[in-house]
Amino acid sequence: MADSGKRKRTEEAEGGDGDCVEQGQKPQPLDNGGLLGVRTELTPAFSFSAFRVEKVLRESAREKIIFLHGKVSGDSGDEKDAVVILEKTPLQVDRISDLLNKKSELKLQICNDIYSTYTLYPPLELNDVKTTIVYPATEKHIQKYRSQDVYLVQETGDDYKNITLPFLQTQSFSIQWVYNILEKKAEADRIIYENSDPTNGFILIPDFKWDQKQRDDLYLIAICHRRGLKSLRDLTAEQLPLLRNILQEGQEAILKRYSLPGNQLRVYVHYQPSYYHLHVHFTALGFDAAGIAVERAHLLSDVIANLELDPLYYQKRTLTYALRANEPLLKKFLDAGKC
Ligand code: GTA
Repeated sequence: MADSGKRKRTEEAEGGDGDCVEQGQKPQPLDNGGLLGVRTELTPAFSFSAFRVEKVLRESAREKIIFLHGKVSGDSGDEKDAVVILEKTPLQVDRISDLLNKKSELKLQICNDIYSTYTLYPPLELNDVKTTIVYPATEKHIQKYRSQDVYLVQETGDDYKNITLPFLQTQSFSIQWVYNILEKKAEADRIIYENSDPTNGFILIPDFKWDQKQRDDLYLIAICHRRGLKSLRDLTAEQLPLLRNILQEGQEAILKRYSLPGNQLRVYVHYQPSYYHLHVHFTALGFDAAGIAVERAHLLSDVIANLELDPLYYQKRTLTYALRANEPLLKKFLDAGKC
């Protein structure tokens, strides 16, 4: 990823640098007492009028989420793939009185003795569905969200060098969105905290998946300024100052902004991540976020402790993680007789 020519090719292949149009930076205070910062209006080049659902990739009644693959027809009749994620948002405790006011229609479903069920039709502003759109989406995006069996692989340090790394150099998702954040070309007014040191600094920003309306599902990411650190595998003792800054300053910034103390935060990195530019996830400890399973999440405090014990810990250690059935990397491991 360090080579800019290679980066350009990967972005083109993965459809990076999508055309979100940022409209003159119009920050709006959120209507929950300013608890959770400002919002930027983005006008994506996307409309549901041109969208046709092809397939439900995955859905979960429990999580109240559905992942759709669809086609979007352009003016010239060409069609491009899109992934649309629809998710019912949590009820906001501080807006319950608005939900239960007379503007909400209550329709009786069943009445039996002292028991009754209703459907409540809340006002429009309390009836939102969080919508995430990846457009144009690549086949890799479509596969990422598709429901499928997963298999564990045990990757030794040598496997990483001989199988995983060469694969990543040709196949990973575009990280243009990361560079847009670091260069303040996107989401600039969503930044919660920045340490601008080019080697040991980072930007802390709300994650895509968090609508910032309530603290219960708090989710932020810290993205390091330094380029070329792809994942856990690239970390050595040299990165300890960076990792300690992220942990300590990230926790302090979250305490200051959201009044959530460090001992109620889960701070971790993914291995494998989806995006190979080092970033750290901060989620509320009480929140069952996607991606916190033991085969994927590595607590930052443990990563720091491991590197303090052995500067080359992550170059040497066998790391176990899960791969989806049709991920090409799994095939590479199978072909090498490694799983
Ligand atoms: N602020 O443009 C962005 C942006 N993008 C493109 C990704 N992220 C972004 N954040 C901002 N702006 O937490 C965030 C992602 C993720 C992190 C990358 O960067 O939301 P990762 O490299 O470790 O990859 O982290 P990961 O965890 O696989 O990414 P992702 O996309 O979160 O997928 C994990 C699982 O979460 C998916 O398999 C799916 O089950 C679920 N999921 C994905 N997207 C959504 C969604 N929009 N809503 C709900 N669930 C989702």
